[in-house]
Amino acid sequence: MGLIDLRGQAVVRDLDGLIEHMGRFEIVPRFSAGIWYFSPAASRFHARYGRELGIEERLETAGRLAAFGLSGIEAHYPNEINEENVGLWRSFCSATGIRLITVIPLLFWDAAFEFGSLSNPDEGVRRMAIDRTIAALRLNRELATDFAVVWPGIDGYEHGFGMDFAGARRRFAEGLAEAMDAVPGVRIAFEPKPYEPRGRILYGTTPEGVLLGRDVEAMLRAEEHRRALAEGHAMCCMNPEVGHVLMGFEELAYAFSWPLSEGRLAHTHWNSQPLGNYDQDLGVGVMGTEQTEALVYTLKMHGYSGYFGIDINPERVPVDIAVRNSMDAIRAACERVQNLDHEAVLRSHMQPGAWRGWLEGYLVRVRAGWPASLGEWKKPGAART
Ligand code: XLS
Ligand code: MG
Repeated sequence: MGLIDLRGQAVVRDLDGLIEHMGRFEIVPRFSAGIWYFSPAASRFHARYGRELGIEERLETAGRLAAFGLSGIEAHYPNEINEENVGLWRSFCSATGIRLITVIPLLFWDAAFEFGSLSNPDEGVRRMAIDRTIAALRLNRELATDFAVVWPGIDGYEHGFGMDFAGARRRFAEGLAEAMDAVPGVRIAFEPKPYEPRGRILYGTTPEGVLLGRDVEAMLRAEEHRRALAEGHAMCCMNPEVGHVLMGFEELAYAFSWPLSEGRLAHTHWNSQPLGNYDQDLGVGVMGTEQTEALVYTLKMHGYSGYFGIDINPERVPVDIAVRNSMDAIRAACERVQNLDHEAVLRSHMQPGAWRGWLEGYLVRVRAGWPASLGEWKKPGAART
């Protein structure tokens, strides 16, 4: 797979251009799932609810989801996909038509990464993290994936007193740039998370992911990278996750608009989550459906055509049912958004004085099953000049 062109996400449109775009561009969601949650997971609070399943058994369940619209799969290197079992993955993909869209370097599990991976102050451990990232990027290139998700769970701190934060960030960014230059052409999709498992994780919020992308790109030296950057392609992109964004008390649509406005949104991870709290990884649609719709609206405004990656932890729901519910919740959100009166929605923001309260009343009616009984809802005619 060559570099996917994300530059269209950053196109600046005036009101008329935006109205025209919203009428023309339709999100037809494509879905992927992470293989990590297709087996009951261990937790420090309770026993596994069921036996741990091997990769082959997990893939069997995932394969059955192709009939319901699953078309992508994601895996970590080397615990889920590696040089030895890559044949298994290849036959899964050709038998089911499901594509492997990312190989993710496992930078958080090993005991060696107790004090961080790419940011580790111990050069030997940091080297191990860089080498693992390089090996994962090679597999991405060999298997023609779309990008490599990078999620640093342990690069952070609890007691930050006197810590050289700038130094830790520099080690992380330089390590990532070094790995990228060793395997040119593989795009990164960085996934921020504000906390858990560390008390605080480096680059934990969405705009920090954008900053990391700019910093890393300034460090890239490989010819292929310099050329892509000169042509306006971003190489160190993002994969924000709904749950992580809300854990950090960010506003969903606004947060995603940051990487979108720079053509950096390579991927998206979906679930649902209360504000703050621990990482619940609830199915999409369990809560916050209005936020899901607001995010879909913003994605449509920027012409997002990437995958909708389902990243959940369905502890008490069979995984196939949980994935189907999440895909259906996203389909329903896309459908509702597609059919809105875009001209009115967009104008209500550009002429707020004349449209006071209109959007709230409109969305109430759109979501109601019996809108007629709520009475007519007129647009302010004066504002339409
Ligand atoms: C964990 C993350 C993880 C990444 C992939 O909280 O969501 O699953 O998506 O490493
Ligand atoms: Mg995720």
